[in-house]
Formats: sequence, C-alpha cells, structure tokens
Amino acid sequence: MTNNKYVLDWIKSMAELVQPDGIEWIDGSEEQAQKLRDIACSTGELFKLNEKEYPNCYLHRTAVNDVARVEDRTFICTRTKEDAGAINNWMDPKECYAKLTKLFRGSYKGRTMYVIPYSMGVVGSEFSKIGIELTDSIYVVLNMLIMTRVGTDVLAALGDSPDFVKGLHSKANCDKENRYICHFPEDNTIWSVNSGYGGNVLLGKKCFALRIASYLGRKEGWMAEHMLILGLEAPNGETKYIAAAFPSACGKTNLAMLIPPEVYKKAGYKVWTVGDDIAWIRVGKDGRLYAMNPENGFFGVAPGTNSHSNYNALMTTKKNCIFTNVGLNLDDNTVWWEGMDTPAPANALNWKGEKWDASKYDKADKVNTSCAHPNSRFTAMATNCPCISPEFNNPKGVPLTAIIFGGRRAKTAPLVYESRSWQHGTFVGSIMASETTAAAAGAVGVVRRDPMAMRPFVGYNMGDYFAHWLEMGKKTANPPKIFHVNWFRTDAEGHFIWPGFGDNMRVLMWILARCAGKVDAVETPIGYVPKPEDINIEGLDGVTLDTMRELLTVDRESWLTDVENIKEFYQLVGDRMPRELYDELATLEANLKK
Ligand code: GTP
Ligand code: SPV
Ligand code: MN
Repeated sequence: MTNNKYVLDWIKSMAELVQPDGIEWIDGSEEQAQKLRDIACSTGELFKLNEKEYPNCYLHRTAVNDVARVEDRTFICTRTKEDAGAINNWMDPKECYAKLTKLFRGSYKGRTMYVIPYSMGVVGSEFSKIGIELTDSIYVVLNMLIMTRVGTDVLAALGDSPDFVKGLHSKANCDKENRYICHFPEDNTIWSVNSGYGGNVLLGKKCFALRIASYLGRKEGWMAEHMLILGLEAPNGETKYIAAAFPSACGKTNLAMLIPPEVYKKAGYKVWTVGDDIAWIRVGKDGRLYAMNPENGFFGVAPGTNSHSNYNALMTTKKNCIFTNVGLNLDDNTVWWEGMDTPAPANALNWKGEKWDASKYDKADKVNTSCAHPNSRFTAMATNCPCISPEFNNPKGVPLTAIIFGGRRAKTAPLVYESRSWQHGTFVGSIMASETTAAAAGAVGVVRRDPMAMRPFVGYNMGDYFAHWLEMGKKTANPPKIFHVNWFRTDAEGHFIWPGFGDNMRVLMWILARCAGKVDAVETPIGYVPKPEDINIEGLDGVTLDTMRELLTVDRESWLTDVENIKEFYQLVGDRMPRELYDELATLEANLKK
C-alpha cells in the first residue's frame, strides 16, 4: 500500500512487539468493510439489526467495565512533568513506554493487526493531518471508517513524509487494572491498551484531534478545541457561523443539529451542521478565525435522542450506523434507549445483553436498571445528516462570528452572558464549570471546573493553554465575540427551567444580534446579560418574562462562592497561569463586591 519507510519501519517494529497472526491494511473499500462486518457478526462482536428498518446497522456491546473514557488512566507523557502540568496525569515517557511494552508484548497473538491510515480533515488539504492506527479490533476499524477519512488516498497524500501520528491500540484482555491511554506529544505517538470503548480507542478523536492536536496547535499557531460548529442561515441567505464548547454529554450534538422553533422556521431560518464535537481553528488572511471539523462522522450520545429533541440526529442513525451499548428489542431486532419516541419494549435485552425488565427502572441507578447505558452511543456518517452544512468538506473551514462556552449548572450561571473582550472571554472559558456526566468513568453530577470543556483533553500544561488562547486573540484582527450559556438551570424541584434543544436557537439569535450590534444588553459584574424582553419567547408554553428574569439573574453570593473555587483551581494550574487571567479574576471579585 505504501513505500514510506517511516511507516513500514514503525509497523514492523510494532508487529514484532504485539505479534499478530497477520497484518491487514484497511483500504477504505466497501468490499473490505463488508467482509469485516461479516467476520464480526460471526464472532459476536457485532449483531446485525433489522435490515428493513436499520439497513446496514449493527449493535456492539463493550465489556461491562469499559463503557466510558477513563480520565484517571489517561496520561500525557512529556519529558518534563511541568510541560504536562498539574491538571494532567503525567508519566515519564521512558517509564511509560517500558510499562506499556510489557502489556502490548504478544497481545495480538491469535489476532490480525489492522492498519488504518486516516486523515483528520479533507484528505491532502493544507490544514489536515494524517494518522495511522494499528488495532486488533474490527469494531475500531469499522468505527474509524465512519469517524475519519480512511484509505489508500491517505497514504498517497502522506507520500514519503514522516509526518503522521503513530497510534497503537490493543483491546488486549480489557483488563481494567491495566488500562492505559497514553500520549507522547513530543513523539507524535499514542498508545492505548486494555479498552474497547470509543474515546479510549478511536485514536483519531480525543487522543489525536484534541490532545496531540492541541499540542501541535500551540507549536504551530492554531487551536484544537472541544467544539461543535454550526451555521445559522437567515432568510436572506446569509449564513453566520458559531462554535461552541460544552463538556462531554452537555449538548454539543444537539445544538449542532437543532431544528429552529416554528417562529423562526416559518420566517425561513435554517441551521446547518459543520461539526458536533471537535474544531480546528486558524487565523485566516482576513484576520478572522476559521473553524473546520476534522472528523467525518458523529459518535453521539443515544439516550434522550428522539424526534422532538433531535430529529436530525435520529435520522442520521437510520442507516450504516453502529450502535454501542444500547438496548435491543428482541421482537423486531431494532434498537431502543431511554427517551426514544416509542414505548419501552416488552421483550428486550439491556446494554449488557441481559433480559431487561422495564418495571425495575430506577432513575437513581441508571447504569444497572436502564435498557441502554447512559453513555451508549451511535456512530453515524456525517453525510447521513439531513442538515449537514454545504461547507462540511471545505478544507479551510468557516469564519466564526461567535464562540460560546457552556456548562451544566443547576445554579449560578445565567442562561446567557457576553464577555467584554477576547481577554475577558478567555477568562470566561477558563472559569467554566459543569456537573460531571456518564461520558467519563466516575461520579456523575459533581460540579468541577472544566475550562473550555478541555480539562480532559489539553495535551500540555493548562497554564500554557490559557496563554495560547490570549496569544491567538492578539494575532486575530477581527476575533469572534465570546459568550457563555447554561441550558441546565433548575427550579426548586430540580426541573430544568429553560426548554432547551431547538429553543436554544432563541439564545443564538440574541448572540448574533449582539455580534451585529443590533440589540442592547445589561452590564453586570460577570459581563453583559440580555434584557429579559430581548429573548424571543413567542410560542413557548409556560415561559414568561418572569421566567426569563429568573434565568438571567446573576446572584452575587453564589458567584462569590465560585470565585473562591476559581482561585483554588488557578492555584492548582500553577505558576504558568497567565497574569491577565488573575487580573480578570480580581476584576470579577471587585465587581461582585461593589
Ligand atoms: P459528547 O458527545 O459526550 O461530547 O456530548 P455532547 O456535548 O455532544 O452532548 P449531547 O448533545 O449528546 O447531549 C447530551 C445529553 O444532554 C443528552 O441526554 C441530551 O438529551 C441532553 N441535552 C442536550 N441539549 C440539551 C438542552 O438544551 N437542554 C437539556 N435539558 N438537555 C439537553
Ligand atoms: C466525549 O466524551 O466528549 C465524547 C465521546 O465525545 S468520546 O469519544 O468517548 O470521547
Ligand atoms: Mn465530546
């Protein structure tokens, strides 16, 4: 497939380590993909769903102990500990290679080594980057075929260059005690062992497109961010682009694919999806920031996806899709998850493959009582998405009018506010906080600081990352305005106050009006907040001006509590924390005490 000696030498030495029975190169052809699906079905790795309702769709179940990213087993292995920083787990590269070499040795015995050449971004374009993943898992191959651009043309684009990310994965024995997701940014290398779950093993995604890419971006003057990208088209045909960073399972896919509420749909507004998880951002010649989506598909959260919450995502999953850890309706071999439009099936297997009893469902123990795992996922092709942007394959990306940060906060953060400048916007991103979700192993619902939704994904020192954000602002003549949103504020009974989903468009409209200088705002200690009457609530049941006032309140006491927590977090980041952000923090505190 290639004469590239860097590629061939590397594969040879990795094969000597893991000792596969054979080596198979993935060429991107449908014939090869089908052959692999058939093998996976014969071994039980995949289960074929109802061909009529779900053509070419499959169900996969991971090991029960392997259902989410494992942040405590994820390492950034730079030569010095300081370069990884206090927010990351660090291991000395030599020590880490030695430790994992033991785990990889002979781990492919009796298995095939699949070689996946893939491109993040349009193959051969200036802003794309190439990776090669070696894996012993057909599930990984089939997911990478959807999530990235795979095939011989990638090797042609690489030519005889050594510039590719070397990814080695083995599901090995899925041994939880020896599970490691390790990154060597100084070597362009990722080693992942003993997992078979998405974010741990689809190495193009979080490992490359965020951790390694953020490291490269700092070196090369661009940014890799955990952001969706959407285009909002006005009735006059003009499209404005917005990128938004929310932590895992906090609404990126849903916002990226939103269907405008009736008031806007009627008027001719449309939303287009450019990306739902990752954005690579550069300064364009015109001094604006351009964002492109390096992925080729969606690895989306299944539960909660239905025709009302996210019709477009649901349609995207109707063919050529791989479902992971959802429920199986045994009557018709279709999939089911909590929050689907159809009623719970009477005769079903849960995500573990056990007979499921709907009557035992307990909201407080979803993992053990729900049909689908709370972090169950669909892997679907971007081209299946009814609202995929015409700019999806534009290698340069799209110019950003606004950047939005957002978290899952029951209290404190208002529905939306606007920062005063790029520096203040960087501060707003740096103090983001959110309740943890099922997307990572560990407790769910605990508020933690998650700057720019990148806490688990920055491939270097967080202080340097903040400095890089400030630097990018200085290099950008016309930077986008920066906002913060929170769809998740709750009332005294714990119910979400804001309807969310498609109605989030109402907030986007205020944001774009602010960017165009067409609407006023109220200055508060944290930034600019909308006047309650400036968010369009026409056609919203049960949402009044009073609701809007409640959603937009800035409560000084709870913000002052937050300030103390932010100080602790900044200290944890350490001495590479930029002075400018400490200044912003002092301003915030002073504003709150005024
Ligand atoms: P990752 O793929 O993990 O990065 O997640 P994501 O940020 O793309 O989150 P996603 O859009 O898949 O949403 C995660 C969960 O949040 C789902 O259960 C959604 O139903 C729920 N959700 C998304 N948007 C909203 C919203 O506006 N309001 C409320 N209340 N829930 C939402
Ligand atoms: C996330 O957790 O942010 C995801 C899913 O997008 S994973 O690929 O597991 O990282
Ligand atoms: Mn994500």
